[in-house]
This record gives sequence, C-alpha cells and structure tokens, in this order.
Amino acid sequence: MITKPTAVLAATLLAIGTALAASGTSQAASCPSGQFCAWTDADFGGQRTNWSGDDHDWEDPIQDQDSSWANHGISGPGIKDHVQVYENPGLIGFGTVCLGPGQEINSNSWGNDSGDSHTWKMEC
Ligand SMILES: [Ca+2]
Repeated sequence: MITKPTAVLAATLLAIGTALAASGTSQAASCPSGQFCAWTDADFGGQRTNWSGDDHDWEDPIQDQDSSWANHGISGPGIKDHVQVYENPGLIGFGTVCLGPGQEINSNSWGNDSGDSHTWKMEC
C-alpha cells in the first residue's frame, strides 16, 4: 500500500524530469551549458559573448551592443541562477534585462544596445 503510490510518484517525477530535459534541448539559442550569453543582434544573431561568472565591465563587441540574451546557467537551491544586466559598468544605473534560469530573450526594446555589466543573483 505504501510502495505503490511511491512508485507512481517516482515515475511521475521521472516523466517531469524527462520533459524538462527535452524542453532544455529545444531552446532556440546556442549558448553553452552553465553560461550567460549575449548577442549583438536580435534573435541570437551577430556576435556572441558568453560568461560563466560576473563581468562588471563589458568590452567590445558586446558593450552597448547587446540585443538578445540567454541564461543557460546551472540552476538549483541556493545557486545564483538569475542574471541581471545593467546599463553602466560596475552594476550601476538602470537594470536592463533580467533573466531567470533557462530564460532566453530574443529581443527587448528597453535593454537593446544598453548593457555594460552583469551579475548572477538569486532572483530578479
Ligand atoms: Ca545590437
């Protein structure tokens, strides 16, 4: 009576995990696992820059040229898995785009050509 529902639950969790893995592989943007990526053109086009950590002073070609973004960072409890981009170096000024784990933004008029720094954080 106990093992059967547990087995069903386990099977359900396994199915959810498989579905998540499947959706992960179907992401539009080409960005390495564990990294935050930004492109100079919308729709993940142009030149890509990618980071595994923070960068408080973006350089060419991505500085003030970012037009699409993807967060392929590792997610989990206690992990800084969100990415906040700022309009100025040093994580100051307005935030432009903020991405949750796995989120991809193919264009954003507010954040377009504005980024100068970013940091990984717990939430947006
Ligand atoms: Ca651009």
